Order: sequence, then structure tokens, then C-alpha cells
Amino acid sequence: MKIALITGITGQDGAYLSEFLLNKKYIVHGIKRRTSQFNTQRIDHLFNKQKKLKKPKFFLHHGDLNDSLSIQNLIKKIKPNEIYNLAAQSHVAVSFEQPEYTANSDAIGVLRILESVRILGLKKTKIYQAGTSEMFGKVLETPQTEKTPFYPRSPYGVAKVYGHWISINYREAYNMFVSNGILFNHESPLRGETFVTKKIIQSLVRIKLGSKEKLVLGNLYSKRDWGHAKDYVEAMWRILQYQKPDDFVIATGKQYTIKQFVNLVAKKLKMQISWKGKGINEKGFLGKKNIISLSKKYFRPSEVDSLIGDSSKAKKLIKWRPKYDIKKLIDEMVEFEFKNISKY
Ligand code: NAP
Ligand code: G4F
Repeated sequence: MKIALITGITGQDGAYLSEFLLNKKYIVHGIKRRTSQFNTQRIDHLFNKQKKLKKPKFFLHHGDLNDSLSIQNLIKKIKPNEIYNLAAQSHVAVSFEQPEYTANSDAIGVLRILESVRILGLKKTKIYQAGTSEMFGKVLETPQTEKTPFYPRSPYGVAKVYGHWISINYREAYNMFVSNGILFNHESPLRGETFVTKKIIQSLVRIKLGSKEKLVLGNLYSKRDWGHAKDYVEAMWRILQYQKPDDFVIATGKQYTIKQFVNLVAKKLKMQISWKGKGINEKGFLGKKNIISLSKKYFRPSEVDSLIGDSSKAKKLIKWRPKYDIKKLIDEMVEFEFKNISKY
């Protein structure tokens, strides 16, 4: 029975990956941060189900990527076959407000894991590092592949570039099995509420149901390549099952602007939105009612304008294929919001 250790288990990807690995009969250990209120909502159903079994296979431990002793102690105790390093301060806009914290967790945090595995002499432990299309930033090539040079545009992107290269360095210097996923945006019903897809869907569903609120956004014209987290965690697992450590771009190969995403959600909700005005004064109307406006608050000091990935390598070598397209993704996210609306 394989043992996996997931950092960032309470996040969107951590929840989907836990479920995926439990279904594959792994023993799953996860690292969660101590917080003043419970932060395990995304994985409680898995934990409660496992708790009832004679031999549970799901375990949670307190730890923090910014605390090397906690990381080293847990790796020593668990001796995982596979480590999935998903923990990160993952919000690009927040990384401008907390650049030092972001560098500590998203860059040096990776080093802490690699050093722990090296010092402990766990030669068979494979490590997955959660890299991101944000590393391509001001893109130097379109579409982006494993060979496209990086040009990060945020403290988050810069920290992740360190995580990517230190992983390659440990692979080459110490012959460790360390692989980088370069994942493009992936969303789901479990997406954090301040990321743009979830924010748009939650707000438009509430407006559809009669809320008087306004959806306030930033840049409507950046383009993203959006997939579903369920497909992307399968890619993480496939990356570690490959015969050797390597780097893989995971993307759908299709891109949409934020405005197109809003229009697709509105179409699903049968809301006819018309757009008027330009620049910061652009507004979205439902009939005569202004329901969408823009605020400088949500624009970034430096933006990533356009991302679109080419995952031919993953398709060929690890046989990864996404099952969701943008329509199916939106359908699932919208339906989830309707079911959970009573929570608002
Ligand atoms: P997420 O929902 O924001 O989850 C991040 C997880 O990291 C949470 O469990 C969070 O714990 C934990 N965490 C944050 N700082 C930590 C620290 N210092 N020590 C330990 N844990 C910490 O992110 P996600 O969307 O699942 O993404 C997973 C990973 O993939 C991240 O590394 C992200 O940067 C990367 N990535 C994401 C995407 C995407 O589109 N989703 C694309 C490319 C790469 P709390 O629950 O306590 O906050
Ligand atoms: O949803 P976002 O915040 O995602 P972003 O910045 O692309 O980052 C996500 O994907 C990365 C992979 O490329 C991950 F590495 C990262 O961890 C995270 O999961 O913003 C998407 C776009 C941006 O261009 C942003 O400027 O939407 C634009 N946007 C417009 N209005 C907004 C808003 N973003 C947010 N969060 N909130 C807005 O109101």
C-alpha cells in the first residue's frame, strides 16, 4: 500500500487529490495549518467516512511550510512514497501585499521539503512540486510549453520559479525523483471564493435569485486557460507514476477573457447581459439594471495578460487527457452554487 503525504490538503487541489488517492487505495497523510477556526471543510466528508472504518487510511497533522522542523519531523515519521507539495500562498493579488510571506512559503517552503527528504536519506520518495503557468507571466511564446522561458509578473510567480528550479537542481545534484507540474488555471466548486471564476459564479447566482448586490471586478480582458481541478490532480498523480522525474505543462489549450467567462456564466443562468462604457467605466447591465462594475482595487500592479498552454508532452508521455471543457466546468460550478445557496 503506497503512502502519500499532501501539503496544502485543505485547499481545492488537496481535497480532490485526497479523494483520488484514497480511491486508488493509498494511505493519505495531510499537513494542515493551525487556524483559529476549522479549515477542513473541503475534506471533512472524506475524514468522517474514513474515521468509521476499522483501518482508516486518512490522517491529518499540524504543520507549516514556514516551519522546517514541523516539515522534517512529519516526513521522518510518515516516510511517504510520494509527496505532493500543494501548499502555497496561492493568490496572485495577495502576493503583492505579502511578498515576503509568499516567498517564504512558496519558494523556501519547497527547499525545506527537498532538504528534509535528502537529509533523511529517503531515496525512494518521489516529490511533486506544484508549479504554475504564472511563471510564464509576460509570455515569451504562445502557446506555452515546457521549453518556454519564464517571465514572472508577481511575487507569487517569482517564488514559484524558485520552487521550479530548486526542484530541478535537487533532481540533478542528488539524483532525487522530483517532478514539476506547470499547471494552468484550474477551477471547481471547491475553488476559493476570491478567485475570479468562483467570485463571478457566486455573485451572478445570488443576483439571479434576487440579491441586490453588484459584482465588482478588475481587468476584464486578461485571458486564461481554465480547466477542472479533478482532471488536474489526476495529472499530478500521472506525473509521479512516469518512469523518470520530469516537467509537464497541464492545460486545456483554450483561452477566454474574464468578460467571456462572465458571458458564459450569464448564458447558463439565462441572464442577458449588455456591456456599456470603456476602461474603468465599463459596466454590465441586466435590462436597465447595472449589475457589474469595475474597481481599480481589483487590478494588479503588473498583470499576466494572456495564458494558453500546450500539453502535448503530457498527452504523449503520461497519457493525460482532460475530461472537462469550459462549458462542463461552468455547469458544475453553477449547479453547486444553487445547491449551496442556503448557506449564504
Ligand atoms: P488553495 O486552494 O489556495 O490551497 C492552498 C493550500 O495551501 C491550503 O491548504 C492552505 O492552507 C495551504 N497553505 C498555504 N500556506 C501554507 C503554509 N505556509 N504551510 C502549509 N500550508 C499552507 O490552492 P489550490 O488552488 O488548491 O492550489 C494548489 C497548489 O497548486 C498551490 O501551490 C498553487 O500555488 C498551485 N497552483 C494552483 C493553480 C490553480 O489554478 N488552482 C494553478 C497552478 C498552480 P489553508 O487552508 O490553511 O489556507
Ligand atoms: O482567478 P485569478 O485570481 O487567478 P490567477 O491570478 O490567474 O491565479 C490563479 O491561477 C494561477 C495559474 O495561472 C495559479 F498559479 C494561482 O495560484 C491562482 O490559482 O485571476 C484571473 C484573472 C487575472 O487576470 C485577474 O486580474 O482575473 C482577473 N480578475 C479580474 N477581476 C480578477 C478579478 N481576479 C480576481 N481574483 N478577482 C477579481 O475581482
